[in-house]
Amino acid sequence: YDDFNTYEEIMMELEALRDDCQPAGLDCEVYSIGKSYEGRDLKMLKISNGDSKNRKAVWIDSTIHAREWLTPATLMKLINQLIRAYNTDSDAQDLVNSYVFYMLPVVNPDGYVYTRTNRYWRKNRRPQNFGCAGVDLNRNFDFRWGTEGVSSNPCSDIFCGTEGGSEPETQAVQNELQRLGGGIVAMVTMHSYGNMWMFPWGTTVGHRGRNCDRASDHEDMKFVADRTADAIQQTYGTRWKRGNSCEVIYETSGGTDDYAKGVAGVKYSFCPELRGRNFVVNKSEINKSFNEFYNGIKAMLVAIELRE
Ligand code: 0X9
Ligand code: ZN
Repeated sequence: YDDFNTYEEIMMELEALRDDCQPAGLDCEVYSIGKSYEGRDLKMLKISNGDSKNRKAVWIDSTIHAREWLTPATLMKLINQLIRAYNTDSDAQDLVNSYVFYMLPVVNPDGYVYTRTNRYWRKNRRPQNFGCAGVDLNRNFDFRWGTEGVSSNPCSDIFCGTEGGSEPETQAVQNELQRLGGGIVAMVTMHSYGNMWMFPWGTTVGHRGRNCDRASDHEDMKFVADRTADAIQQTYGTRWKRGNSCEVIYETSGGTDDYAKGVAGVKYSFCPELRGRNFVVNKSEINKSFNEFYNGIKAMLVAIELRE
């Protein structure tokens, strides 16, 4: 848990975590929401205390961008804490007793496997024209697709694909987000790096330039993002930016968080950029990232309860 693991290791560990649920008094499930272009399973781990009927769901995914290795490492550590410390950590117990968690640690397995030999790969691995490969899955979601902060050049790192939801990985996430839809109280799609806690929209809706679009419930998301980022900051004193992604980082369209809010109806849809100054980080950062993220998730859920 304090090292970076392969796709196969992560998938095996998801099963081991599932197996540890019942002895801990939990009820967990591993299921595949679909397959990647190269045929790898997109495995979801559902964590509940067995009494999940009317519980609100929390969705967290990572590794949509292949080179962002800190994201699955941080998420796996959070999953490990929720399950294996359920009976000793009262925070973990509160969380799992209050919500059902849907954890998807590797959205882009083909890309992640490829980063073993090509460390800075970002996209998926589907072959394209001009001898290039890969679609940026965080530009491929079928909401305001292909409009801003994208490229139609298949050789670009921000190539948005041939149509909204063209990629099997995107389709799997879209379908599962829609299936869970209104039951999701919060979704978090993890990226690295940059110390930011962002939310929709990424777009300017037809107005180019820094004329960013704010959602009608912008202040609700900002309230939650502020408390989340403050809790993260208090962990190690690192400053975190917060706000709608168009204003905080740059314009994008077809991102997971915008789709979750715009199509699946998830009100609190967040896109954090974890700690650090590079995609390549020392493994000693994993535990620090976990501590920040865990504090952030706890504060986020308290803030949503307060606001709603
Ligand atoms: O460009 C991206 O996809 C994200 N940055 S990264 O360095 N991890 O690639 C930022 C996405 C911001 N837009 C949305 N969250 N919609
Ligand atoms: Zn990213």
